[in-house]
Amino acid sequence: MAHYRLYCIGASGNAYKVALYLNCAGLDWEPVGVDFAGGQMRNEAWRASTNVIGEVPVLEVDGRHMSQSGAILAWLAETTGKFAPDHEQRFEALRWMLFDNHKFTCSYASHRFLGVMTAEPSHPSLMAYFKARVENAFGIVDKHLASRPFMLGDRLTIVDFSLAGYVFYPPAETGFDIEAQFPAIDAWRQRLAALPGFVPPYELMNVGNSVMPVR
Ligand SMILES: N[C@@H](CCC(=O)N[C@@H](CS)C(=O)NCC(=O)O)C(=O)O
Repeated sequence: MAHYRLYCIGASGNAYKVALYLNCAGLDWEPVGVDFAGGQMRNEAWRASTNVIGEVPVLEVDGRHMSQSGAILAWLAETTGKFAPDHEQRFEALRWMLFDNHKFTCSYASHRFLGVMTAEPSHPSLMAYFKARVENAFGIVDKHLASRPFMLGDRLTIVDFSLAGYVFYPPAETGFDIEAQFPAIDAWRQRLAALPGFVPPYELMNVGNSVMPVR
């Protein structure tokens, strides 16, 4: 059994943040699939044993279960030293990771889910709302990355892994063409794709019962 066990599914970009980190850091890890579509994470026994919040990712280490990708990445950086922000960058790292969770990832993932993963087509006003939220959040990050290779400057850190959760899913799923719309994010994404250990999401987390696109 691997030292780090990541509960995940291929379609979860939040899980991919941690999976990509573990792989690029060269740590001993394995993906553990969950029956997402079958509602395993809503099961009270699963919540009690694995994550009371009922979400993936969950990282299991030495019998301990941790959730929230940002908290997991911060813990991994602190305990392994890999891709850790410098001491004086800790506030900056937290600031961008909170922005990521609340706006950058959240809007993009919601737009993707409502666009292709719901049983019925989503209302156009809902799609328009999340599209505008994505354009705003991605515009902010695109501007930021236009003058630096990585989110905190010259060095790759956990902040980059946090923002990278959903940017490698195909445009047919996400509804956005990053290459055409956000050139600095695209260039940054290519730097990440060139890292030793980079593997796209569905290949890296080829486990579990994912919610696959239905439309
Ligand atoms: N802020 C959390 C978000 C986690 C999250 O939303 N996970 C999704 C899969 S990508 C999930 O498990 N959703 C289950 C649900 O909402 O019921 C993180 O970064 O870990």
